[in-house]
Amino acid sequence: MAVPPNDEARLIERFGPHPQYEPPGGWQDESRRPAEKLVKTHCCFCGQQCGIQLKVRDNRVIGFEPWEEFPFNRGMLCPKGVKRYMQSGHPDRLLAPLIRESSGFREANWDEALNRVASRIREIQERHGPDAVAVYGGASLTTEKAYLLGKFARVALGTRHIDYNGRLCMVSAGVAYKLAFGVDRSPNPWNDIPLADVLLLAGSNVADCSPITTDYIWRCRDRGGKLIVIDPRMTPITRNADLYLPVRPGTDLALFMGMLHVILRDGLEKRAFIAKHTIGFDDVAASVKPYDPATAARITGVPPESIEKAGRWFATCERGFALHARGIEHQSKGVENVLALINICLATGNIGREGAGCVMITGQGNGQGGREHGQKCDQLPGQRSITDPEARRYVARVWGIQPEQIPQAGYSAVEIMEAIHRGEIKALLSICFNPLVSLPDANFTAEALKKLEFFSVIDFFMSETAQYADVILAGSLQEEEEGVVANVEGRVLHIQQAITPPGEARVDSQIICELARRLGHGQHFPFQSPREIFQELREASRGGCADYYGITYEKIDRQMGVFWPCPSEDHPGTPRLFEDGKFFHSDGKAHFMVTEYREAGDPVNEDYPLFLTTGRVVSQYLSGTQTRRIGALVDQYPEPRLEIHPRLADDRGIRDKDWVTVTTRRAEITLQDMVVRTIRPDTVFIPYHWPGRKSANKLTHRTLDPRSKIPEFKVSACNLRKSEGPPEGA
Ligand SMILES: Nc1nc2c(c(=O)[nH]1)N[C@H]1C(S)=C(S)[C@@H](COP(=O)(O)OP(=O)(O)OC[C@H]3O[C@@H](n4cnc5c(=O)[nH]c(N)nc54)[C@H](O)[C@@H]3O)O[C@H]1N2
Ligand SMILES: Nc1nc2c(c(=O)[nH]1)N[C@H]1C(S)=C(S)[C@@H](COP(=O)(O)OP(=O)(O)OC[C@H]3O[C@@H](n4cnc5c(=O)[nH]c(N)nc54)[C@H](O)[C@@H]3O)O[C@H]1N2
Ligand code: SF4
Ligand SMILES: [Mo]
Repeated sequence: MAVPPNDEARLIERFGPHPQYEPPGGWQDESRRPAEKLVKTHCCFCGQQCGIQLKVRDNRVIGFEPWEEFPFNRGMLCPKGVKRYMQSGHPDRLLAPLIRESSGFREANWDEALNRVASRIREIQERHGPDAVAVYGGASLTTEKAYLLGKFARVALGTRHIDYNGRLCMVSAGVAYKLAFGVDRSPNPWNDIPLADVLLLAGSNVADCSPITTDYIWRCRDRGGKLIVIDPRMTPITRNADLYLPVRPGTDLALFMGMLHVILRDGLEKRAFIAKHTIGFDDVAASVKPYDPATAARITGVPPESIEKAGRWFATCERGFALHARGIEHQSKGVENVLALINICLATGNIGREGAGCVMITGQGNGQGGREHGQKCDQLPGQRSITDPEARRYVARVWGIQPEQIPQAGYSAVEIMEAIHRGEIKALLSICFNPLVSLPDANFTAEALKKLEFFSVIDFFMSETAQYADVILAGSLQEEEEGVVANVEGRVLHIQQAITPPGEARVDSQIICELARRLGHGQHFPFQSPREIFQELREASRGGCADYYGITYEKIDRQMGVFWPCPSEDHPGTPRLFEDGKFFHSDGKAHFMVTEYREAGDPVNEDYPLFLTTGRVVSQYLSGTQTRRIGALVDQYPEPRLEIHPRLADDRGIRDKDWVTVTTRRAEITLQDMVVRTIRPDTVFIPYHWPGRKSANKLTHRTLDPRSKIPEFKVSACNLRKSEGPPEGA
């Protein structure tokens, strides 16, 4: 009997191939065999979107080669990138649609499955109205699929309720950049990072989560640039830091306001820039008055001298550059945290220049492209607002419908789950999203999923959420359908189709178009290929701030990516925004925005005196549906471990590798700890990539940022106790 490919790969990984040993069934490590072809494309995982060459043989991806000419990563890949090929041909791959019967799932043919989905949706909408059905999308989808899904929800289903997993990820940054600059994109290309004099890295574990960005930071350090790191944990990049600010979880806003206080107190602001290019400075200046270093230190736990130093370094250098990620955004004041950081950049004139600016480190593979063309509840293609009458008119014309037929804004991702829980939304169609693992308060999510009258999932693996579905439609891996994505820089890239879906599985876009046809809207979904969808998307985005009109697949290949906006075919694209001093607001100015400090949504008290924060490890990706199936990655980090400081551990009589029960106001889980000196003593950390008894999200809460609607994954109040042993089933 052949050894399953994963285990085989694991053996080779550990011991290397033994010359005399030939396993029954022959060597399964296909990555060592010659390829039929090499396909230049991009990694399916994070927002770095590294260039990679996939080795293809017998309609399977069997390995990879570096793609050294691709400028962003120059051949470098992280541990996930080099193992991503192991998904192809995985024994768990869904090869046909599945329909749930009382005895479990059975395979079905496409006609039966698609008809079942269409008829159940129609029936529920007839009884309860169009908004009784909601759609979940995802930012691992290509931009074509994200666009198609937005149109599908509005045109084929006529529902207000479509949102996506980027609501758990990029939206705080997105709202803040829209408010401050009028556009939701990182304004600088990554080549600017090495040119900075001072880098400020806030709430970002670059070594584990955006590994290629680490290289850009190192290059800056090699040139003599200084690095400031703000994180309750000393993540690996902190070894390269000149200044480390161990912020108490959820208090970054006071820290940023304190820094701006110092800058203004010492008269270090750039008056000429502020006068010429911005509005709103005076109100912001007044709002930071109370945040002297001593006050900010009391709130944040960061020494006042460090706050002074950080403010002065950033303001007095020639080129300051701020980078931020989910650490400051996954908070109920996520938007304000980002705005306060932008206020610092604006006050010091650090924007729109080579080597100076403010960027968000987008997380998901297509985190940028997936949030531009209408799968958000409040958005139409081209980053247009769904409430803007002119935008509705324009997009309706492209879609061949009346503006009134486009539904109004709907609920965001967590709000959709809450509406399901209270019985208002009865049916859900979900693609590229695993909410049972990734939404906060997982027990609540499980209760909600059980209440759905009808639930259908499009995925290539049986995710934990898909186990609740009535119909599972077997969709496609990233390498099975052509399309575009936008990387962390806003550089639009071409994903190549390397293979076709195995078995009866189908490409995602055709599944969506086929559903639209069966719902009676075929005339609006005539697409035979992603290229045809992209042609319509270009038109639909035209004139919006995310203008793709001038981008073609061929141009992307020629230029190795095109930065949007790119309004015409002879336009080269826009790597750096605002260079001409023009911001995207109608007044052409950048807007200072006032922020106001407040407590986190799940405050610590005597019963729950510690901060719990959650995040990632390098070898696992998001809800883990993909990486938990790749043996070589599982070996690197098989289980979630609780990071705890030795002082806190001593205080609770806990030693390294003990079983520890963590409790919050919602639930408790028991897991092994890891005693580390790299975390604040009042804070513990759990990576969130696992379901069930290992689920960090059983512990988290549903408080949302009022504007972005992002959950506060980074701050929960908790308590700990040593457990007698592992939980049952461990
Ligand atoms: N290996 C790996 N890489 C990934 C992903 C993955 O799942 N695995 N996912 C991708 C995606 S979608 C995303 S969004 C990105 C996420 O990338 P990051 O945002 O870098 O990763 P996180 O681990 O979520 O959190 C970042 C840091 O925030 C810190 N933090 C916690 N609370 C606070 C706080 O209150 N203030 C501050 N300043 N910091 C705080 C944590 O200690 C952590 O080091 O990674 C992308 N890359
Ligand atoms: N506690 C805690 N929770 C968090 C976070 C945190 O830091 N802490 N981070 C949040 C963040 S930043 C994010 S981005 C979310 C992510 O959370 P999710 O979006 O739920 O995570 P994924 O693992 O990307 O789930 C995607 C699902 O889509 C499938 N899939 C992937 N690509 C494709 C495709 O091309 N086609 C189809 N049909 N299916 C596909 C995968 O198999 C998987 O089942 O989690 C959030 N949850
Ligand atoms: S850094 Fe991100 S895109 Fe690059 S190889 Fe790793 S997971 Fe893939
Ligand atoms: Mo994310």
